[in-house]
Amino acid sequence: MSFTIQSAQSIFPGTLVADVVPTVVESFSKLNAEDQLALLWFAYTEMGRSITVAAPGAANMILAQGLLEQIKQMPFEAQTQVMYDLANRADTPLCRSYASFTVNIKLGFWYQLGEWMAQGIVAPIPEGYKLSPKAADVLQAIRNADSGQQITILRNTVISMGFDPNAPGSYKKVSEPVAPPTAPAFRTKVTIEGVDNPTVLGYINNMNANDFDAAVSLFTSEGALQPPFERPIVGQEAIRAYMREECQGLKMIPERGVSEPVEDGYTQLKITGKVQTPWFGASVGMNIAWRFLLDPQGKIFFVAIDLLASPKELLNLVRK
Ligand code: EQ3
Repeated sequence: MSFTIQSAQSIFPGTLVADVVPTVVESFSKLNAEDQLALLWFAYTEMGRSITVAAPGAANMILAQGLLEQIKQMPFEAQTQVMYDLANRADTPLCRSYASFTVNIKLGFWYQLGEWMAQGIVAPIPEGYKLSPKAADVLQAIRNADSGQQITILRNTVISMGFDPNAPGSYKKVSEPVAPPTAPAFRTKVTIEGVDNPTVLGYINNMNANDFDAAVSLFTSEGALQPPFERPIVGQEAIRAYMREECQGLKMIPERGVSEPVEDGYTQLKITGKVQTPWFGASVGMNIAWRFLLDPQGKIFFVAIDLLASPKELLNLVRK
């Protein structure tokens, strides 16, 4: 039997992922808009005491600047209405523009509104706002999660806001400038305890150098990449587009792994380690696993990236 993308998804079935993320995101989506916005404010300010968010680069934010200026000029009630509309996914021109932004621009948009809320330029969450009991439970669940899981929850709630008239991903996104790859002399090289596979090392080193063309060339033409809690992205072109939008400035720090031959000349490898996002830098290391399936030529047929349930999972390299 040869592998399909679907059968590849179940390699290393014993990997425990952070189910808390989709569970909390789902409960969050059932709250009313007022509770959603207040909860995010509380979660964000509480997290902010221990970790700092980096301001997005000015060049990237040019694409959201028009919308932000428009909101800045509005009276408080209108600003609040815009935020309710975004959380309610109302069909307004502003919500449509927001939905067309890339993930990073959406995050930067809220980052700016959050700064303005703190400065009193944008309507704040009313003082003494009391969360409903359901929202208080969701906030508690976020508090109980580790910092990597917390920022993933925050990210996933924010990106689903706004109004997208098309199926997810089917419309043309507003692209961000792509930073050039790191010059060869300044590139870092990782080592992975237990794994010296050149494809895997090449993948990580190229990703760390923002060299997405080189990383994509390691995939088979119909290869797939599956981000945490998402469906696989199939084919080199789609993977390249995804990387250009979502992988700039990531720092991947693999630690250990296992490699073993499977049927038909394929090889499966599981690597565990950490990844840092430019938003939080070294203050948040997300515990992740890469589950690779390489074809007989050593090309990436499939790779899944999982956000792990706990730090203990970093040591789980069991094959079954
Ligand atoms: C203003 C405030 C606080 C209140 C208001 O009422 C409502 C809102 C929304 C507010 C603002 C909220 C803000 C500003 C939230 C900001 C959140 C941020 C910046 C979150 C960032 C999260 C980043 C994450 C989770 C990145 C994860 C990256 C990973 C796991 C990368 C993995 C990958 C690897 C390792 C690969 O090999 C391939 C690619 C891939 C990307 C999958």
